[in-house]
Amino acid sequence: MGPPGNTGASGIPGPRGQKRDHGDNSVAEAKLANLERELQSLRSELDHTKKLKAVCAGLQATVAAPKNAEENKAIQDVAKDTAFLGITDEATEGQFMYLTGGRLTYSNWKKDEPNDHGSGEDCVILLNNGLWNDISCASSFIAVCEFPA
Ligand code: MFB
Ligand code: CA
Ligand code: CA
Repeated sequence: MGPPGNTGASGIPGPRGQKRDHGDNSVAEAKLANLERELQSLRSELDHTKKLKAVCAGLQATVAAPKNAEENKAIQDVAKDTAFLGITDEATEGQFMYLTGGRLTYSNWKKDEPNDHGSGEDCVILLNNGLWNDISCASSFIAVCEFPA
C-alpha cells in the first residue's frame, strides 16, 4: 500500500447546534434593578439640594448655617419656624458638610439625631427649640438666606 494521500477537501458544514440556554440572570437583574433605584433616589436628592442652594444663590446669598450658638439663635429668630439649614450629608452618609463646602464645625443636634431615619435623611432642619434634626431633602421647609457681610 503506498504512502497516505493528501488531506481531502473540507466537508460541507454540519447542522446548526442547539441554541445555548440563556442561563439564569435573575440575580444580576435584581442587582441592576436595585442600582437603578438607588441612582434615581440620589439624582432626586441632588435635585433637592440644588434647589435649596438656588433659593439663596439667586439673591447672591447662601442658605444660613450657624457656626456657633449665637448664630444658631439668630437664625432661629429670623426663621420663626422650622427651617432648612445649609448643611447636608448627601455626599457621605453621616459626614455633614456645609452646602458652601467644608466639614461641620458646630452642631446642635436634638437627642438621638442625626439618625438618617427611614429611607434616608440627608438635609438638616432647625427646630423651633433651636435643636437640629436630619430630615429628608424632599421635605418642604423655609430657608434663611445669609448674605456676605
Ligand atoms: C424621627 C426623626 C426623623 C423624622 C421622624 C418623624 O425621630 O429623626 O427625622 O422627623 O422622627 C424619631
Ligand atoms: Ca443622612
Ligand atoms: Ca432625623
